[in-house]
Amino acid sequence: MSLKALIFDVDGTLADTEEAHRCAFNESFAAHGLDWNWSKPLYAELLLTTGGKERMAAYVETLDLPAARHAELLAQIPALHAAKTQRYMQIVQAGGIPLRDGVERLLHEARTSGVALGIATTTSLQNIVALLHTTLGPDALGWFQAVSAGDDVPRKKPAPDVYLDALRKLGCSPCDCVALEDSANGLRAAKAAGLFTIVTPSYWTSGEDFSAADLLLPSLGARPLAHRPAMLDGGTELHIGDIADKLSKARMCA
Ligand code: XBP
Ligand code: MG
Repeated sequence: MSLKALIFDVDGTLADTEEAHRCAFNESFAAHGLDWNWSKPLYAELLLTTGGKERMAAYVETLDLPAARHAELLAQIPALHAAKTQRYMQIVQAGGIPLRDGVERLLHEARTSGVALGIATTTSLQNIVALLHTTLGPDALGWFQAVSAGDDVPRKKPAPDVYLDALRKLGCSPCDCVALEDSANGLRAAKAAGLFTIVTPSYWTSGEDFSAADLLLPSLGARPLAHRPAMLDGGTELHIGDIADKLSKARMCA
């Protein structure tokens, strides 16, 4: 199999985690005496900025406040984000955030066919560990030969840095690997790193532009979308063999 590794995004791809992030943000705002409340429609807009700290800074910029108050709030962001991360991990560890359809099966197929696994995410290592441990067990982090998180690299998605970091850790060339993403920012990052990219949009990203995706599916355990060229041939589930096949066909076309 010419496919050497699958590199997974986390939020929205491994699991639909953004609602838990949104709740954790709102709870940490309240705990810090801030009257901010990110509704779902507002959060969908704010998600266009990757990174929780960067997202809060982008939000503060929208507030009509004196410059001194702006500076005060920006200075509070590291503490707000640390509190949000603690709350997010509690929500995840309480269970209730399952992996998305087909993810666990594909991870097992990769592991049993010698295809390496990587993670390239904007969120933090502790959030990755909380999700993997809760959904797959305490050994699951060890299944991944490379884990690259947002604060490991200078620039967050849509910059390719976190994918380039994962490729470096895997010791693989981009043309031997496939990225799995849910957002337009993530797709841009993976493509900029030279990766064949499969996109499974999430609740928060379904309206984004995925025209650059190499394969677009509702999920990895997919029901076919109506007549799109990137459909699976007759199957409803994306298997490791399908991915290897599509990668080698794409490489032949390149
Ligand atoms: C999506 C993000 C993250 C999360 C929040 O990450 O943009 O910022 O929304 O996590 P991914 P943090 O690349 O996995 O889709 O608050 O830890 O940044
Ligand atoms: Mg994502």
